Amino acid sequence: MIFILNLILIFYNLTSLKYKQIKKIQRRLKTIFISGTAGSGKSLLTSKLNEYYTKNGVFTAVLNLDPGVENLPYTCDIDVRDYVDIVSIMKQYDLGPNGALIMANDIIASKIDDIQNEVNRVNPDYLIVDTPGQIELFAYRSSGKFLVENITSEDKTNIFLFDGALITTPVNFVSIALLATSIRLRLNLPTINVVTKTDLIGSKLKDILQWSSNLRTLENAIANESDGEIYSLTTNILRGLNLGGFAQGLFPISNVTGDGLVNLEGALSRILNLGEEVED
Ligand SMILES: Nc1nc2c(ncn2[C@@H]2O[C@H](COP(=O)(O)OP(=O)(O)OP(=O)(O)O)[C@@H](O)[C@H]2O)c(=O)[nH]1
Ligand SMILES: [Mg+2]
Repeated sequence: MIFILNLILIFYNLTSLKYKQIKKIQRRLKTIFISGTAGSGKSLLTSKLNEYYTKNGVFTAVLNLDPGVENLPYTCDIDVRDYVDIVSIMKQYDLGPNGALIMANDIIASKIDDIQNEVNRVNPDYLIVDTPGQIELFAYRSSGKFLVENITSEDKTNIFLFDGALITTPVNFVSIALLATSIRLRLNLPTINVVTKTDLIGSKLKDILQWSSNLRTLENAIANESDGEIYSLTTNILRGLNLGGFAQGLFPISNVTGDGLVNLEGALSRILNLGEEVED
């Protein structure tokens, strides 16, 4: 009897060891967070990247972190709306929409183990994370950073979206670049800066790309647009940002026409070492 029990024990230990080894080999998860200002194209880019990787035979899953969104242009594999309901939170705690979103995000952070279990069950190679419209909720409150830090993944990167329709003046460009830098500081992730909606801005794109790659051109453009306090504030911020290297590579894309997506995917491959898995 003891012999049989020992055999069972040895068998159990061996299979659990094998299981752990398989898990270790399988879990080479790479996580791509998509962040940016409200309406900048995060959800649409999430769906485009998901389509691209799936088409190229890469097992990709999407995690929606936005508890307030109604319609999404993709099917989520993991969805925080399964854990929280904004309307019920508003009613139950007598909160407005923003208060309810803050509370929802705190509840979501407390569900990290459940979210992680869902990711483990799906066990994708890449996880694309669509973040909430309210970037301050995601990046500046502790719940967003907690989620970024606690999703277990071999590699993580962040794509920050500059809304092409917002950065058509040099002062706006510097303001959003300041936000992008602040988010990078806060999330502490390798970041790829992207300008979206290039299909809507025509020849302005050429100016934006010049501003992002040549400090003197941007300073001249700011001087043409503003003077006095705004000029000195903007140029002072700009010099600090430039030292931080925000302008090194701003990828122009259109989620609608697909222009530029190949270059973005190439940049992701380089950062996440995806090259050997995704070949065009
Ligand atoms: N023309 C054009 N429209 C775009 C592009 N990207 C997104 N849009 C549109 O912009 C709107 C907002 O896009 P979303 O993908 O929902 O943006 P989001 O950042 O997820 O929005 P929130 O989650 O609400 O902050 C939608 O109507 C999109 O169809 C683009 O590259 N070009
Ligand atoms: Mg969205």
